Amino acid sequence: MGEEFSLEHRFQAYIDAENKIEPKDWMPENYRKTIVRQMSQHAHSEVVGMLPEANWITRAPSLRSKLILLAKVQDEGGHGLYLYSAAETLGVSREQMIDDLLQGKAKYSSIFNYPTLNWADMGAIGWLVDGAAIANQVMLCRTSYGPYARAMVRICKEESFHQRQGYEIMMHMAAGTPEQKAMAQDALNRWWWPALMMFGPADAASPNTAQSMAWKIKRKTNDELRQEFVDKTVPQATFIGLTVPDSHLKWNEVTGHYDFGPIDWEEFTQVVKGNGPCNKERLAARNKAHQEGQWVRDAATAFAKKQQARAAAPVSATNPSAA
Ligand code: BYC
Repeated sequence: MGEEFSLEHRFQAYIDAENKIEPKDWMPENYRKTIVRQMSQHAHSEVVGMLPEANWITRAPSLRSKLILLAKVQDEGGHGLYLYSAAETLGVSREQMIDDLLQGKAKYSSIFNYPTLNWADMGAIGWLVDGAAIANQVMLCRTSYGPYARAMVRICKEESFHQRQGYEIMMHMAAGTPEQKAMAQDALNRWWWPALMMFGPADAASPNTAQSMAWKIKRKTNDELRQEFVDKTVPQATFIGLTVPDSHLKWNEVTGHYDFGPIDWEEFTQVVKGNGPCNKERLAARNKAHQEGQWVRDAATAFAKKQQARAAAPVSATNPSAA
């Protein structure tokens, strides 16, 4: 008990001195669990997050926009893979994480349970959802777990491209015909509040924030990041002539931030519990893709086994390929 106590103290001091924790370092069991929980939820969000946009790849309005959207969706799949790999460094298997997702046991970001109704939603997702993700993920480049921090550096570079892709769509539509501008405004109206919910519950209601801040897993709290996002995004909306759907939104000279209206936390709770508009559809799509990919996994496993057997076989005149 005494040794555990001093190990915990040394661990905290090591983190306070801005060192990174690496996979083989000693760590409190709850630190390991928190990192695995957050990284696996993050990986699932990237993978499920491909679905709302994939819905529009075949209906993109031009070859250029189709290419860009394809590349973006592919990037999100890649982010999921880096993050599953980073989580695996802590002894959890990818199969287990994916199984938990497919069975509906694991969480992923609430935002991906909303439908994408038209092309303007591709703009709103890139601008607002990737914009919110960047605000959150830039701080994760300095998270205390080394493999997570390193994975985030590349992810953030790609997310910046995604945010610009979305804003460009919104900029074009807002400057287009009255119908196009109305579509852009409608998309902003529908995605604004769910984007604010992405940052998680208010600090006072967040069970994990205090410990995650102490362990420098999180560098900023949910409310700090939400405020940063609002402050950055409101002028971007104004610049392209769109209106943020919040009658309480007001610049506060004293705080130097925008004040904004109350978030509907009941809606957030329902979406996280599985009762959002698309939760069932998203899980069904991931399960279908997993089943349809079974033959690829089987083929890869069979190939790996064959390679292993070949490497283990003794070299002989009748089996020269084992060399
Ligand atoms: N949705 O104590 P809290 C992307 C859960 S994808 C669902 O504040 P924490 C993209 C939370 O998990 C990138 N659940 O927790 C992809 C916790 O539940 P458990 C997405 C949420 O972990 C495709 C409980 O509520 N980004 O960029 O300290 C296309 C209490 O919350 C949500 C990440 O995943 C939510 N929104 O802080 C486009 C970032 N919020 O596990 C774009 C990585 C909270 O205790 N994650 N919950 O049962 C994080 O930074 C943190 O986990 C959070 C929450 C800030 C999200």
